[in-house]
Order: sequence, then C-alpha cells, then structure tokens
Amino acid sequence: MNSEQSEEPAPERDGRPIGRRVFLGTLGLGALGVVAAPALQRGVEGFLGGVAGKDPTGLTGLLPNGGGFRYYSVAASVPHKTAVDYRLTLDGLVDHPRGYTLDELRALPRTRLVKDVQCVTGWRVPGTPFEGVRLSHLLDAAGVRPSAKAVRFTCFDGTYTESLTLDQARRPDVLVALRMQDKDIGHDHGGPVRLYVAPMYFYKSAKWLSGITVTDRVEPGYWENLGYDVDAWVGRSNGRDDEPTS
Ligand SMILES: Nc1nc2c(c(=O)[nH]1)N[C@H]1C(S)=C(S)[C@@H](COP(=O)(O)O)O[C@H]1N2
Ligand SMILES: [Mo]
Repeated sequence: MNSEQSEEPAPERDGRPIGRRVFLGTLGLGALGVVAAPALQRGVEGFLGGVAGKDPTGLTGLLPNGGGFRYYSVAASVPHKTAVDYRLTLDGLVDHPRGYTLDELRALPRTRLVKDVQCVTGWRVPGTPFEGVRLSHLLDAAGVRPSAKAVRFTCFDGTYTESLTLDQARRPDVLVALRMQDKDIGHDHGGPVRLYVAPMYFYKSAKWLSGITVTDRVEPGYWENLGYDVDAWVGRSNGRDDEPTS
C-alpha cells in the first residue's frame, strides 16, 4: 500500500493552480481509502468501515452506525496499543521532556468539544464529540523554550506525521484526544490517543499519536509533502470553501 501511495506523483508545491493541486491530492486520499479497506475489515468496526472505505461516492456515510467516517491509514498495518504499552513522549525544545502513560494522560484535566469533522476530500460528519487534554496544557507543563516555533507529531503506525505552529498548537480547540463520539477512541479511529485539531481539515488530526516534539520550524507532515496545505483551516485552505468547523 505504501508503495502504491508513493507512486502517486507529488504535486508541485509552488506555481501551480490550486485546482490541479487539490485534484491530485484528492485522488491520492480517495484511492487510499480503497487500498486501506481490507486491512481495516479486521477491526472491531470493520464491516461498515470496510464498506465505507470502498465507496468513493460517500453514500455509505449515510448508513446507521457508519457514523459518516471513513477510516484512513497510510500504513498497511498498525500495532494495537493499550494502557499497558501505550506511551506518548513530549520532547524537543522543552525544559522537561517526559513520557506519559495512558493512565497519566487520563488523570489530566479534560476538555470536551462538539464540532463538525471535515475531511479535505469532501465528507463531513456533523456534531462529533471529542474529549481530551488540551495540547497547550502539556506544552505548558513541559516548559517550551523561547526559541521554539512549532510542534511536530509522530505516530506509532511508523509513517504518518503532522505539524502545527506553536500558536496553532496552543489554541484551546486543539486536543490530545482520549475519547471520540463519547467513547474511548477505538483502534481504527487512531486510539488510544489521537490529535484533534478542531478548526482544520481532519488530516491534521493525527491518529495513533506517539510523539510530540517542539521544534524551531514547521516541518510539513505526510499529506503536506504531497501537496496539501500546512495551514489547513477548514474553508480557507486547499482551494475549498467548506463552512468552518471551529
Ligand atoms: N496516523 C494517521 N493519522 C491520520 C491519517 C492516517 O492515514 N494516518 N489520515 C488522516 C485523514 S486524511 C483523515 S480524514 C482522518 C481520518 O480519521 P478516521 O479514520 O478516524 O475517520 O485521520 C487523519 N489522521
Ligand atoms: Mo482526510
């Protein structure tokens, strides 16, 4: 799957009409759902997840229990992590780098937000609750150094990456999410811990989050290296005009 994905020609970052950029990028993401479906059928939510993943029309999103979500993974298989073996590390330009267990994260103050989710390929899921620890809380606890400008996210799928500027990362609607749809986040949705960036397209919300590194510059993430916008505000990026989500 990864090799098929990387054969997709990477759109030029500069000097191209946005229409072409988004078209190519959307093809990449659309094809991805199809390729990822067989692996995901093994998951707990596998049946509808698999069907939805094969449906480029989005109509299965209207089925009950499908919830409107497609399951995406750029990795062929992702290890399952539980409270026993899950770790989140926070390091980089901070005074107090540390690791968190799932129980340690669960003990921190929680924020619950209910907003629409919008994927850059077009599907939208209304009013989805996410609950977790504000990223700003973890950053403050770590003591971000003055030279810091950005945050880089890594995932235990071994492949996906994301990034935010420090200002974006400190927004109150950016969470290290532990719950989604008022349930602990299941494996297929990126559990036990995923990022949730409410005001941006859903590709910013990295699943299977395992690392937060404070850096001195934004390093474009997985899809951003394939032409998607780094500043992925819903409705004012990627050539789209969706209603904002936050
Ligand atoms: N680790 C990881 N995170 C990821 C992705 C991915 O492939 N791998 N896909 C992104 C995209 S494009 C979307 S739309 C959402 C999909 O989340 P879902 O699978 O819970 O619907 O996850 C985002 N985060
Ligand atoms: Mo997406």
